[in-house]
Amino acid sequence: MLNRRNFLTAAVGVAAATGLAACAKKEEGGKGGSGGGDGKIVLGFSQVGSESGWRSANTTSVKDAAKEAGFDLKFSDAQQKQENQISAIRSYITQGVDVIAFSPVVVTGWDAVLKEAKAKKIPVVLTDRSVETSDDSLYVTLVGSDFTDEGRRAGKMLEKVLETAGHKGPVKIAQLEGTTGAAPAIERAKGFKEVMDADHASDWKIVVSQTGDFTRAGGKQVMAAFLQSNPDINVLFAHNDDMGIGAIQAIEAAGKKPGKDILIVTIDGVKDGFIAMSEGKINGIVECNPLLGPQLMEVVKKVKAGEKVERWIKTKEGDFTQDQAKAALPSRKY
Ligand code: GZL
Repeated sequence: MLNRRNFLTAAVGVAAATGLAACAKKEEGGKGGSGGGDGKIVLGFSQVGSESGWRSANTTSVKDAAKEAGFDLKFSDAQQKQENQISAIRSYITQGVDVIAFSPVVVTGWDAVLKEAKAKKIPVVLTDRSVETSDDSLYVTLVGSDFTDEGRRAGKMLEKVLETAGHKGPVKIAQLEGTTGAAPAIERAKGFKEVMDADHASDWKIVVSQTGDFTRAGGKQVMAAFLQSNPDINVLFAHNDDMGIGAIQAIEAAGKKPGKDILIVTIDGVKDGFIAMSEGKINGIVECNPLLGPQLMEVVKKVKAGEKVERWIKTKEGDFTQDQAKAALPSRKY
């Protein structure tokens, strides 16, 4: 996870990593890359899995953009298991790809395999999620969103939603967390809590919080348990649309009205989230843009060419309230 301090130290690391990568390519005549002599950049990509609508849209964006860029893409789906991602990265190292990119399912446990890539002078680009590492030279850049800011935006969105609903009285929040140990789960919770602690310490309370692993099934199962143990919940903050959509099923099964009895704020902005919002079942969505493919391929080209790139290339995204849902739906690309 990046903050200003390690941003600056990382800048040095980037120069080292990029320089290494560039020298390596020059020294060893583009070792491993250019896909068997046809001049194509060979990109090894390890994807988290296919757990949510966001992830499916992200996969499509990466594959389409790699094709558009004329890359030879080696793609693997880790089914949300870190060991599968580590195996995939090791196989890309063995194949001698030009660049490795991946979305790390969790933040820790990557140093060993990233050191193996560095030893073979294969640059690594993070996309979507970040990692915690003691050695900033182990990856060149992160192409992805600021999840802590998304958490803050969700807190500000809840303020708007409560006002629109004319809510009076205590705000009893259930939080459906993303995958345990994943950057978006850690950072969205952190950003939301910042708003709560700063502006609502007296009237907002997270009464229950548990992971639903970013899936619809997880959101439904955990929300049903929440409603059993905390029947007076009146707000749900879900770290992604899919868990929110699963929770809606549990709320309705409990005879309550989602979007009315329980106000709902989610993050992502996938089409099904906008449909639920247009039906009045979700009250506000903080967008997290999955269409990272084109930005990623631009970065891969620069890294392969040994050009310097920023340490964190942030994605642009917006926020949407219920009244905007219907108008926004036709233009939603994912
Ligand atoms: C966020 C991404 C998260 C989405 C979920 O960038 O890592 O993972 O919010 C997805 O929908 O499963």
